[in-house]
Amino acid sequence: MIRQELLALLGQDLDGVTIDKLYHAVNQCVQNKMKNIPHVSGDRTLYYMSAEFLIGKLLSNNLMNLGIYDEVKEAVESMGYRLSDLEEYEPEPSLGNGGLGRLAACFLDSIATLGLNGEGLGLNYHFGLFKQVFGKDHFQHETKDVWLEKPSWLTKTDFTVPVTLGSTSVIGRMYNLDILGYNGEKTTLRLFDLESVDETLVGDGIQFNLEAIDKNLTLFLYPDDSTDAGKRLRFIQQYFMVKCNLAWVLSQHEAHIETLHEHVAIQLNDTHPVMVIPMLALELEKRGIAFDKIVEIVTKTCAYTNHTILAEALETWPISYFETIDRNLSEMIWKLDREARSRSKDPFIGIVGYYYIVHMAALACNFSHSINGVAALHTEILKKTTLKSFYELYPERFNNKTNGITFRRWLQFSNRELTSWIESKIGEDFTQDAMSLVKLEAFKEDKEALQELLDIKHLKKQQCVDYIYEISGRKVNVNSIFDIQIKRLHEYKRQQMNLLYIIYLYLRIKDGVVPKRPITFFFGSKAAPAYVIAKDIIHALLVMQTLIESDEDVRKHIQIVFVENYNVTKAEMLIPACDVSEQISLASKEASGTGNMKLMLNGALTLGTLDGANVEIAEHVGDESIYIFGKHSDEVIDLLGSGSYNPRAMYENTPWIRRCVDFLTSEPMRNIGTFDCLNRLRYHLVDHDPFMTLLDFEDYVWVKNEMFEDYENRMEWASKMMMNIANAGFFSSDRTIASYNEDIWNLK
Ligand code: 26Y
Repeated sequence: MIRQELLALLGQDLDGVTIDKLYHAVNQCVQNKMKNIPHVSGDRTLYYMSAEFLIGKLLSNNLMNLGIYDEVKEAVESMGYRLSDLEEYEPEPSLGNGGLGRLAACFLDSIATLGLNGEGLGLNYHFGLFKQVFGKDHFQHETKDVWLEKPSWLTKTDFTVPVTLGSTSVIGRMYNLDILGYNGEKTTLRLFDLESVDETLVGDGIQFNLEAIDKNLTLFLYPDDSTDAGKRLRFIQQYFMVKCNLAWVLSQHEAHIETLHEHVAIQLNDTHPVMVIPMLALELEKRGIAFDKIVEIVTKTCAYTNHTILAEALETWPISYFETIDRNLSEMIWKLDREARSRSKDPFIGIVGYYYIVHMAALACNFSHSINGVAALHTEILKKTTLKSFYELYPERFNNKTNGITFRRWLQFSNRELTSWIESKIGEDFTQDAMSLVKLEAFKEDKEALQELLDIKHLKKQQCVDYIYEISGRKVNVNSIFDIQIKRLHEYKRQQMNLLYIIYLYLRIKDGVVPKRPITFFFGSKAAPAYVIAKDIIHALLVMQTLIESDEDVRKHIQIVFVENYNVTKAEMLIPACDVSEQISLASKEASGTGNMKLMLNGALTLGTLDGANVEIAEHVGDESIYIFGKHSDEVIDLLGSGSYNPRAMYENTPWIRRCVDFLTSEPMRNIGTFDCLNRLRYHLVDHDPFMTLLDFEDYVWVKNEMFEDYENRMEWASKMMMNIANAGFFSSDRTIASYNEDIWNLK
């Protein structure tokens, strides 16, 4: 088949096949094969609406799910290439930013695998979030991420939607992307694009004309909303997405619109698609349905997932935005506001709040039959704080759905060696039922098995070392401890605390106390382009990376590797190689985390706070096999409430902490970096520290030191690794999706 495709492409014999042609041909063959795979089906359809789907590369994943990986590998080799050349050539779709988008991708994988009748709906962004480039100046720079150029997995459809945006009219077109499950069925991710999109609007960086909405709507995910024009654009982008997504849903179910909820479930991935609530209400009103009935249909159709308690991510929009774009929609919002207020005297229940601001979470909570958090602790915090008013009014709507990850990508595909080894020990059951990994517990004191596990870790570390060398020219010591923090850059995730620890070690080495074994600190993360302190943290880390590299005494013992433009592909290389998984958010702030799950599944031990899903990881693996530090969430919530946290006092009263913080603006740092930025970060830590870095720093240092010491007892460490892998089963997204289906969607 590949040869035939090549002949069709080249129109001649197969001499001189280039990588792009070969990729094109293989991609085409796989797509043809996928056409014959049956689509999931059923009476009721789930639409998973999301602004992000961080699906990662698809070629190898699809080959594996089609069961032809080895055959195609051989075929490609017979043509003088390696499959890995093609894997490398494939661009990674840049359709997400972090955990929320990757979760949506894992969910589609599980939906297809479980054969549930669900599909994904979203937008197609031509340049994704942005591509991160580290300059010689040790700063993050942003450029467009061009991923659509090569033959992509998207297919153009005839389904188009006219969308009126105030005085402008545009057309949205649907593109489909098949998502293969593991058990012989597939589903579809439907992404809408702006027909009149104009890529030439963007030059070298990520700047473009924010006003030209008929050309710019699907250029980037989350255009910078630090300005008013940027904010308005993001709003219109959401409007466009929901309008198109809903048009598709209604086109499929027009015949039974009055009983829509019996045929359709819409899951809202955070507040980004929540406009569907008033928009659907409006569509029902247009069809002559009475208001009470409208409220019933909408509420029974929609379900809302919250992914954060951070105020900045709880979206609000001025009602004037709605008025400008669609007066009928703003009127519907007012109607829904009156309806909500009629149910309670509590002012927080209202949708349009002070200053005529529309609270999207309030819309979601009032008109969804289900409201869920993404880890047990997070759901409890929602009930007690962020969504307390709604919990009091609608207690029956609240439920928890602890996140999960797909083991197909995060174990079977990215760690084939570990997968085969597990198979050799406990058989293949775990590929269908992740809980059966628990059988591995039987080997937790088996010296031979433990040694094999360590050998696999070493092998994956070596592969990672080779990869890092290839992409960055950096040489990493494979025998060092791999300490890894990979996630978006945000103060609450506290990359700055990890940085302070590295400074602490650096100063100790300078004082003559060297670690028993070298340690490599890996980072991978992007900072939002307008998030000043986050960019300062990246700057400080990059400066520290260079400082250590240029110091002969220190570089033998510690190294920083800040991986540029972290994405799914890089995660697949780093995660199997990890020893220490950094999950160090300020307790109460990380809704769940999913990297923590991928890392434990690959035999890393967690160094973490009792936050998000870390709490459940600790329950599953047991206290012996995880390293917990820091203040508990209730203490943190009290401290935040009372406003009594005083970082300056901690800084002034603890000389060794002061020394670490002050090092940020020391001469060696200033010589490499930019004083103003380093100094801003230092003052921010001393005088603001909104996520309490200094509060937990001391405990972090002691527990981390203890962990590195424990690493030397290789057999005990391996036993803990085994406990982590054996107890990762609960964190399979198959479990999460089965639970969404049972409690919320009720698909057959
Ligand atoms: C407001 C807008 C710009 C915005 C855009 C993206 C707000 C939030 C987000 C993304 C949020 C996100 O990725 N949240 C993460 O969701 C994961 C999946 O549930 C969680 O594991 C993780 O803790 C949470 O931070």
